[in-house]
Amino acid sequence: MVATLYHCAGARSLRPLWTLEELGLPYELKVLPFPPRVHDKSYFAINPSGTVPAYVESGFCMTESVAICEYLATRHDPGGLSARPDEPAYAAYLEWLHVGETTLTYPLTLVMRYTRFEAPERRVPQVAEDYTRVFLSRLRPLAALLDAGRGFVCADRFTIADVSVCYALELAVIAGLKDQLPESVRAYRAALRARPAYARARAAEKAASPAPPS
Ligand SMILES: N[C@@H](CCC(=O)N[C@@H](CS)C(=O)NCC(=O)O)C(=O)O
Repeated sequence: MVATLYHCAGARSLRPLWTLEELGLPYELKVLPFPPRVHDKSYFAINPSGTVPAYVESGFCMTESVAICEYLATRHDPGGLSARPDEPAYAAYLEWLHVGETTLTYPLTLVMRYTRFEAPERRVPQVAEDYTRVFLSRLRPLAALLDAGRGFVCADRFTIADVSVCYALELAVIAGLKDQLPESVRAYRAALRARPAYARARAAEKAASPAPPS
């Protein structure tokens, strides 16, 4: 039975969607309206926390975007899209995989929440300003690495650590921070977005998206 990925347009589930496309694996894509906990309560039966992604494959379900990417890449392309434990770059690979979600994406979720998702009376500009600063300062190691001439975060090749980090940059752009990204970071994002698998992931997202309410 083919695996199913539950996704919302522009959400972290883009990471496993992109990874599936990089690997050329078959999958069924279900795109839900955001947030599913409000607009599709039947989704709680798949993921009781209501968040995307959920990745369901023969009897198990995973709900952490980076863990799904790691599962897919390690199982289907060890030493390619993932780094193997015996590679010198393995430590950097693990580091950047987690930096992408924990260090870079998390502060942006606070920016999004307190500028857009909360009702106007619950919005807190101070939180958004503070966590924008946190995000931009946490980008410094990435900018330093790119300014030193590297094209990828580790292993001198494209891996899912780049998928993890690039999603944070997508969210930064959605949060309106594009102009505040360092030049080298903007160029890195553009190069990754030019990958055919990224374009296929975005096309699949569009094709499976629910029609907007009329
Ligand atoms: N650490 C999790 C976070 C999952 C998460 O919070 N997803 C967001 C979308 S980017 C979501 O589903 N939010 C809807 C909600 O909180 O109800 C991951 O990386 O997958």
